[in-house]
Amino acid sequence: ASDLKSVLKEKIPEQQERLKAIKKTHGSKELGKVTVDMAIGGMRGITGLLWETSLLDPEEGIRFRGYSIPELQEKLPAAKEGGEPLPEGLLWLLLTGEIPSKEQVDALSAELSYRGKALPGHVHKVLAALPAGTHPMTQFSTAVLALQPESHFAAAYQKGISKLNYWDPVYEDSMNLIAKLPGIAAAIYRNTYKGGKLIPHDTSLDWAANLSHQMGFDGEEVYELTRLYQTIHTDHEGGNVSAHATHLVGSALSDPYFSFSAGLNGLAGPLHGLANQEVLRWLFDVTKQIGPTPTKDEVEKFVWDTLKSGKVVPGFGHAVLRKTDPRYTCQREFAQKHLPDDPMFKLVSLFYEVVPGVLTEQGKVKNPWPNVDAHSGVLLQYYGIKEENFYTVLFGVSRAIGVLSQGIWSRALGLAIERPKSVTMDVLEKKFA
Ligand code: NMX
Ligand code: MLT
Repeated sequence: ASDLKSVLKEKIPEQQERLKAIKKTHGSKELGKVTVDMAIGGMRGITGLLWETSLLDPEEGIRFRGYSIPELQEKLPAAKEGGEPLPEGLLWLLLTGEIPSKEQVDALSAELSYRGKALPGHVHKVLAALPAGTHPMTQFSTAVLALQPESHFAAAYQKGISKLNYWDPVYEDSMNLIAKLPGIAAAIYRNTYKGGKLIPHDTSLDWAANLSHQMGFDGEEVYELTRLYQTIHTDHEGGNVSAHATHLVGSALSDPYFSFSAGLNGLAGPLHGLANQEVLRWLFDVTKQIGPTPTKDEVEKFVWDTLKSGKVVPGFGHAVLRKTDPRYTCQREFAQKHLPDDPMFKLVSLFYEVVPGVLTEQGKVKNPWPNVDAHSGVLLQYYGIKEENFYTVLFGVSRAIGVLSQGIWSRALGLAIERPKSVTMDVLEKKFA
């Protein structure tokens, strides 16, 4: 088989058997213990989710189906020889576990282009009805929800579809949604910042280039940035807020539109995906208060002032990672290659030198190193995408590829509705008295 759905379909029975065997042989074994700290500390450190598409190592960072980011840059098909990976290739990998050929990726690009070329008219009307100044993430989540009446899964469920076939309409919904996201994001961008003049979808472009094109940014270098950006933000195992929210809502058999909209609402939080917007705002604050080329000492004082005022340093720290995020590193390498002299890149580099030392000295954070959000905005602003309130939408477009791929597998594997047990303080006091 050469099309994605057929390749995926072939894989499903063997993975169902694999999970059945794991359950039978290891079902009653312990994965770890749960302490009171964990229950009141955001469930940090509890291993309690099955997530097939990616796995995070605290020291090394993310691996997608076993592949690190540098490996993906080497192995996934690119638009041009030696270029950045095409996110369609990662979608294929996440769904099938296999690196696709260039022909397979081109076919998938064409399929997504076909599925995504027109947005239903009512989505534009819904967006237009929101008050001026509505945050792009509110618009994004609303637009995704407005597509929900198109759900094949919701319709099939109403008709009484068998459990065994859930994955099929979930696949259709997920592919349709992924295909439409560049058009939705671009419409939000053009409406909010460019007077509402929309740019049509170009069927000759790949999925990521189409996103950049419809936003109004053309050129091979900005397309390459968009391909890299859209590849690296896709997935970060299952416990992060956007993935977990999507997974949780999907576990009730809410369709992919409902579940991904929920994930986006989580991504819109400043401790999660909104941090990329906050980083840019913070960098601009530095240049406003100190000037365009602050010294190391001035930056150090600025970081301490941020901490002393009770705020977090955006773009630094992580719930699971304990080293510099490889997604930060690959963006830094992109900047070193394409914009080495950009003053904002130099500022980001200076923060990389200064912030980890300050956070370590303060002694509170478990990880003083930068995460993905510390670098992404600076690359975007260099290519003219300067409206930082929009940045989390670009993160969300990419995140769909990861969380919806897992969503298809969750239904194929028959994963259960999520419903962990909670306790009250009363229970804790009595239990350990
Ligand atoms: N600046 C200041 N304080 C911090 C930071 C930071 N960057 N990171 C952690 N802390 C504090 C944290 O608030 C907590 O304080 P308290 O005990 O007073 O509640 C203490 O250090 C211990 O926190 P950790 O266990 O190190 O981190 P946790 O797992 O709770 O939170 C983040 C992880 C990512 C929410 C946190 O590091 C943070 O707020 N970072 C800044 C926001 C950010 O960049 N988020 C983006 C994450 C990536 N993404 O895209 O989602
Ligand atoms: C993510 O990409 O989801 C973030 O790094 C947050 C996380 O993994 O907790």
